[in-house]
Amino acid sequence: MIHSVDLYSKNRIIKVVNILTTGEEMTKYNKSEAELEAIFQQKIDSEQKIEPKDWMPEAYRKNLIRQMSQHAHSEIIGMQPEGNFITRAPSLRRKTVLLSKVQDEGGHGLYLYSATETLGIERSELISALQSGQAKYASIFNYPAQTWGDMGAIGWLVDGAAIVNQVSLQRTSYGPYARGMIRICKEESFHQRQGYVIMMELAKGTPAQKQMAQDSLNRFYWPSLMMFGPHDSESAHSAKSMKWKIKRETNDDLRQKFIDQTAPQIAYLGLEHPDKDLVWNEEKGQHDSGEIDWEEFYAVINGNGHSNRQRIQHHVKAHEEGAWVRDAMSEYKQKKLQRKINAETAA
Ligand code: FAQ
Repeated sequence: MIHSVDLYSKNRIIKVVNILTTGEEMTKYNKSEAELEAIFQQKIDSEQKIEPKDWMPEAYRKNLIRQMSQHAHSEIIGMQPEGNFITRAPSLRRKTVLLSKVQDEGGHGLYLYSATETLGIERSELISALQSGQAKYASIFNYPAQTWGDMGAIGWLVDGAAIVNQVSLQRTSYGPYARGMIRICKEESFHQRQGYVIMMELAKGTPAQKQMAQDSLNRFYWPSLMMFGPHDSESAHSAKSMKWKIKRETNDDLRQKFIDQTAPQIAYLGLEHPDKDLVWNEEKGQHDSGEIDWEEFYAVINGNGHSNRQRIQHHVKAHEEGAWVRDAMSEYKQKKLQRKINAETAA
C-alpha cells in the first residue's frame, strides 16, 4: 500500500533530483556557479528560452515564482467581481458570455499555477501564501463591482490593461510562462472586446445607461492604471526582471501604451475622460497625464482596499468546500499507482 506520505516523499525526491542536476551540471561541465551564470545570461541575451530543467540562478527562480504565482492568484481572485454578476446579467446571451469569460479566467489561473509548479514549488504552498497575505494579487480586484456597467469597464479596461502587459510577456525568458501567455492573450482579446461592446451599448442607450457607463469608467480608470505597478523609479523588481527578460517592458512604458490606446476609445464612446489633465504631447507623440493616487495604490496592495478581506475570505471558504475534490483526486492517484505497482510485481 502506498500512503500519501510516500507520494509526498516522491515529490520531494524529484525536487532533490532537480537540485542535484545543478550540482551535476557544475561537475559535468566542470563549471563554477559564476560561469554557469554567465552562460545563463548569454542564453537570455540571445533570446533563447530557459526551460524547467535548465540551470538557473536561485534568485531568477524565486523572482519568477513570485511574479507567476501572483499572476495566477490575480486570475483566480479576479473571477470574484464578475462571478458576482453572472446571476444578474440582463439577458441569457449576456449570461453565457460572462460565464464563459469568468471560466476562462479560472483556466488562466490553472495554466499559470501549473507553469509555476515547473519551478519546483507545490500548488499548496502557493495557495497558502495567497491566503496568508504573503503573496499579492492585482490591486484592481479589491475594488467592488457594483453595476452592470462595471462588467463593461472590467472587460474593456482591466482585461485591456492585462493584455498590454501580457503581450509583452509572450516574449518573457521562461519558456512555460511565455507559451502560457500566447494562449491567454488570445482569450483576453475576446474578454476585452466583450467589455467594450457592453460599454458601446450603454453609451448609446438612455441617459441613465450612458450615466452608468460614465460612472463605471470613472471608478475603474485610475485603478486600471495602477495595474502596471509603481513608477519605474519605485519598482523594486524591475531592474533584475528586465536584465533577465522576465519583464520585457517597464511599468511606466506599458502604462503609457495603455493610456494612449484608451484615450480614443473613450472619445469614441462619447464619454468624458476621467483624467482632466490628459493632453496630447505632439513632440513626444504620446499623452501627458495626471498623477495616480499612489497612497491609494499602496493602501490597496498592503491589504487595506475596499474588498481585500472579503476576497480572501471567499477564497478560503471555496477552498475548504473543495477539499473533498482534492481528497478524491489524491485517493484516485494513489489507487492508480498501487495498481501499477501490483501489476509490475505480478509480472
Ligand atoms: N497589484 O517591483 P514591482 C488580469 C507589487 S491579470 C498588486 O514593480 P513587479 C486578468 C509587486 O508585486 C492581472 N501588487 O513588481 C483578469 C511587488 O510586491 P512583492 C495580473 C502590485 O513584479 C482580468 C511590489 O508591488 N497581471 O487582470 C501591483 O516587477 C479580468 C513592487 O512592484 C500580472 O500579474 C499591482 N497592480 O511588477 C482576470 C502580470 N503592482 O511581490 C480576471 C504579471 C506592483 O515584492 C478579470 N505581472 N505590485 O511583494 C507583472 O507584470 C508584474 O508583476 C507587475 C509588477 C507589473 C504587476
